[in-house]
Amino acid sequence: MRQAGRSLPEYRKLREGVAMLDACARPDMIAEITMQPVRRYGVDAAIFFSDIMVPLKAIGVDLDIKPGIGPVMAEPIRDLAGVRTLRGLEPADLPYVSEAIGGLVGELGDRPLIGFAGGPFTLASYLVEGGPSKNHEHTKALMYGEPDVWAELMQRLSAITLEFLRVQVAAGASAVQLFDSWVGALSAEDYRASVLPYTSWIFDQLSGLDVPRIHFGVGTGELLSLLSEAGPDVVGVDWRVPLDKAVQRVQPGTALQGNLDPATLFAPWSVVAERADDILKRAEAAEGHVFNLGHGVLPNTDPAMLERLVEYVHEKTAR
Ligand code: 1CP
Repeated sequence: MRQAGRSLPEYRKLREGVAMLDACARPDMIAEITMQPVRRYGVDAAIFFSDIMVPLKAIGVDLDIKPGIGPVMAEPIRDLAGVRTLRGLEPADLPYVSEAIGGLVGELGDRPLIGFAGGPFTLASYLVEGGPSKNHEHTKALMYGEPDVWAELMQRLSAITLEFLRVQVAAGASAVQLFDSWVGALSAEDYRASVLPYTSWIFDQLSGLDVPRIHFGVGTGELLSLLSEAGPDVVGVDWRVPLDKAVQRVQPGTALQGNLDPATLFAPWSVVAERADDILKRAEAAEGHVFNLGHGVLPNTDPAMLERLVEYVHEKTAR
């Protein structure tokens, strides 16, 4: 999840005067920011510091990540000519990614590094809307109104995403997570027809790399079975569906990740502990569980709460 920037003073200090996308292109900053939550919280895995928009920037899309807003495009893409400006991603487009991961893997030792990329619907939404969107209206208009243009957009984005993940695994990432954060905006029928074929293709291509593959989206209660059908090893669940119910919606043998509501961390510790217990109990029904929040850390979260939570989950799950 997006986490470091939202909770750590040492992150904010390091980022002072450095734009998000510049930080994502500097191996020294990438490595340091990736390590900060590992040092502070002692989490079991590190998540690579980058952003889902980095590969699009790397192929020349004119975009920025604005503080307090998120990704913003200079020109939204809404037609075939626009879609055709999206060229393929080459490893040489992001040498800083391989360099940073190479260094990190040595520093992390046995602790896994999770690489990641944006899912095709979520990337398409930023490109087509021109920025963050609540209703995804231009994206859906294109999806419903121009299926051929949509198909070409999804094919190009899927190939870019796959290459971004391949570069990370080649450099030493030991797991990958595909964040199709905003697919919860779609009905199951629309997801199946217009997104599933592309995410299935991505997971299929990744299966040859022999690393665990995680798939996550927000508000996906009605889509969990389809996210699982796409073929990941682990399905990330937000806080809206209890894990023992989520188990019944995913394919047999699929592990779950989640799912504490990030807002819980603003309540008293006794509530946090109770909710964490409940998640661990319900997760016993799953074929494997990665304890996590149900979405990213909220901006004003007290780092002391997260520290205590990690310690608590470690105590509860120690064998
Ligand atoms: O924080 C970390 O170290 C993890 C690295 C990470 C990850 C996994 C970042 C850094 N971004 C992401 C993924 C990401 N980016 C997702 C998928 C996961 C999720 O749903 O949280 C999405 C949707 C984005 C797009 C994005 N980038 C947004 C969301 C805007 C919206 O539509 O609401 C924002 C705010 C960003 C900026 C960003 N990326 C990462 C950080 C730490 C930040 C915060 C801004 C900053 O520090 O300047």
